[in-house]
Order: sequence, then C-alpha cells, then structure tokens
Amino acid sequence: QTSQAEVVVFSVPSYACQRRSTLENHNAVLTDALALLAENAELSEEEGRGVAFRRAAAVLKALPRPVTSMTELRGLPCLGDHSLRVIKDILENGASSEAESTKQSERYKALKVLTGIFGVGAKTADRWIREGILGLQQLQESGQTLNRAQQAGLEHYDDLNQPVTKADADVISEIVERAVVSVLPGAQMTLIGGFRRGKLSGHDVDFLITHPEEGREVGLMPKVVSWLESQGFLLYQKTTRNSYLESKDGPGRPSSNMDRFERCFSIFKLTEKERRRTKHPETATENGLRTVSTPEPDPHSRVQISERSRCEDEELEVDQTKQAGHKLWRAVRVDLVVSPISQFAFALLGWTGSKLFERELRRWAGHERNMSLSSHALYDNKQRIYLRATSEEEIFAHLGLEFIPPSERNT
Ligand code: TTP
Ligand code: MN
Ligand code: MN
Ligand code: MN
Repeated sequence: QTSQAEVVVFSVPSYACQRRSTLENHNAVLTDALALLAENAELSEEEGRGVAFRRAAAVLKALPRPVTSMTELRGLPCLGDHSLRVIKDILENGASSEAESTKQSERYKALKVLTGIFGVGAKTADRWIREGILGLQQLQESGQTLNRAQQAGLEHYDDLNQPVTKADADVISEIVERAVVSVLPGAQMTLIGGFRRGKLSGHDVDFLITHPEEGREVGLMPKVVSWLESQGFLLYQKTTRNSYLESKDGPGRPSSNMDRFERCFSIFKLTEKERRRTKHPETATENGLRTVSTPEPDPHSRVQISERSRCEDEELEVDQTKQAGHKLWRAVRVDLVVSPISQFAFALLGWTGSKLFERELRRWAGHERNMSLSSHALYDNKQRIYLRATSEEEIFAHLGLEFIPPSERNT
C-alpha cells in the first residue's frame, strides 16, 4: 500500500544495547570504512567524532542484509551527515575517498605503528609524531625515555600485534586456572572480553576472578601474580588498585564501593609446551563460570600413557621447529580483574564488552532510566538506592532492557 518513497526497509532501535548484534556483518565494506574513521578520530583524541562513527557502524552491522541504496537508510538512527556522506561515497564509487586518504596518510600510519606499542596511547604517539618520530626505528634512535610497559611493548612488538587465537586463549585459561586454584581453592574464574562474546581472535585475553564468599578475594591478585611469576609465565605485569577511577570515561564512584577492585595488565609467555599440555580444554558451563577446585577425573594410568606419547610428539616437533629457526613461545597480552562476589554481575557485564555496548548501556541507564551503571554497581538516582544483582539478567531487568547474551553484544 505504501508508495516507493515511503517504504521503510529497516527498523533498528537507537541504543546498541537494545539490539542483538552477532559477529555476522552484511555490511563489512561500509563498517570497515566507518571503523577506520572512528579509529583515526580516537587516535586524534576526538572522542565525540569517534563515537559517532562507531554508532553509525553498529547500526549498519545490525542490518539483516547489505545496504544497496541510500533510500534504505531512511529512518535509521545514529546516521549523522558525515557517516551518510561516507556511505554514499562507497555505494556510488565503491570506496570512501576520506577513508582511503586517511589510511594512506603519514599521520595515521605513524599513529597506528606507535600506538601498536603496548603502553603507548594517543597522547604519547602524538607527541612523538610532533617530534618527528614516525616509526619504531626512529623511536629507538631518538633516545626517548620509555616506561617499563613501553619497553616491554617494544620488545614484544611483533607478537603483541599478532591476533590471539581462541585456542591460545584456552591455553592461557588453563594456566590462569592453575594459578587461581593453587593460591585460593574455591575461587572462580571467568573468561571475559571478546572471547566471552564468542570472537575467534582478539588482541588480548581477559579474565574475571572472584570467590563465592565475600571477602575471600582480598589479596588474591598479588598471590596469583606471584604464582605466575614463579612459574615463569610473566614477561611483564603491572597491578593497579583500581583502573576504573582513572579511566577516561569512568565517572568517579564512592571509593568505598570499589576499594577491593584490582586489575593486572600483563604479558604472558606462552610456550609450545603449554600449548601441547592443553589439547582438550574443558568446556565452560553456561554462564562461563568454572569452579577451579574440581579435581581431574582422569585415572592415573591413562594420564601417564598420554603424557609419554605427548612427550615423544613434542620432542619431534620441537626439533623441527628449532631447525626451522622458529621461536618456541609467543608473548600474549592478558588482563586479570578481581572482584568481590557482591559486585561480580556488574563486573561481568562491564568487562564483557563490546566497548560500544558498554557505553550504550551506561547512556541508556543515565538518559532513559536516571540510573548510574558502572562495573561495580547500579545506582537509581531517583530512589537514591543501589540496585542489587547477582546475574547479568537481573541488571538488564533493572534497566528495563531485554536480556542480550554475550554473543549478541558484538556491536
Ligand atoms: P578489551 O580487552 O580492550 O576489548 P575486547 O576484549 O572486547 O576486544 P579484543 O578482542 O580486542 O581484546 O576490553 C574488554 C572489556 O573491558 C571492554 O568491554 C571494555 C572493558 N573495560 C575496560 O577495558 N576498562 C575498564 O576499566 C572497564 C571497567 C571495562
Ligand atoms: Mn543474516
Ligand atoms: Mn580483550
Ligand atoms: Mn583487555
């Protein structure tokens, strides 16, 4: 009944946290260009512009099929003039001239290379570029003072710019689990970040650690770190008491609320030996929780047999690898977070991502519900009370949102 001009082809709710965003993307050419412009804006410390491009890309990612004409975009939220220009350019000419020229620009290339160093953010990279440092060689020759993180970042540059596979994330999970069970039986560890959302690769591996008894998690991080260090798993680590307070977009929360929240940024040494050791990682339970005190069910004899054959395989493969001149380990970025059980659901929701999904959740809470959401708590500004939750589902319910599972938070 509608005339052609009135056809509304797609309908998408305006907040990303109201949408189900799987890893599937029917508009990758469009979203790649917008993501590149978003990244360039973020690297130039133009956060607002970055978010606008990210929101536009997320809307296109949510569409059930490829966009073929501008008229199909009518009525869609979050598509600003600038993003629409970029889309139009691609639909008409096959590519975005702005995205292409950005990608080729010396400044963008230098920002990418320099911020590819762990410990180097947009500010530092910008300062270096203004001093004429555009690459790693120039940086090393410049005699710039590097902090400990940046030194480690430079040392492991190639490895850390290599995507981490799901298989390697599983191996790291095993190691972290061994660490946690050794220092505190009964503690629970959950894979968070992109791998919890079902991504097959990532830039790091993220874990949330807690204990079912409130208070037992106190002092856990230094113990886990010491254990990992004593076993030779850590190439670098820095534990911070509370990163959320210092983070750019985190509004300050009462310190009483978070004084037990600890984070560890680390670089793991993942060896071939460890990769072989973890051939069949346990499958995680539904909510991703694993109790680490569970004993191994394998009978002793079976373990010994498989161990022996594995050793022989290993020696052969190690020999071949050595002859080929390959390194027998790789560096992997790992983030560890410890939360008390009372804040676990908030920490889980806050650290599962995606970053845009988190941002949109907080925006929804503030603008649509007059509530303040953080990785620690949910505060109702009108009733002036904290809303308790022991699961992510409860938090979505408090916010008046349909529950979106992790695999559909890939905005
Ligand atoms: P990342 O590890 O940076 O991102 P990711 O795991 O989604 O993607 P990648 O595969 O590239 O690793 O961050 C994980 C989540 O943690 C993300 O949703 C943002 C969130 N987070 C912080 O990074 N810092 C914080 O202080 C808080 C509270 C959350
Ligand atoms: Mn589809
Ligand atoms: Mn991650
Ligand atoms: Mn991380």
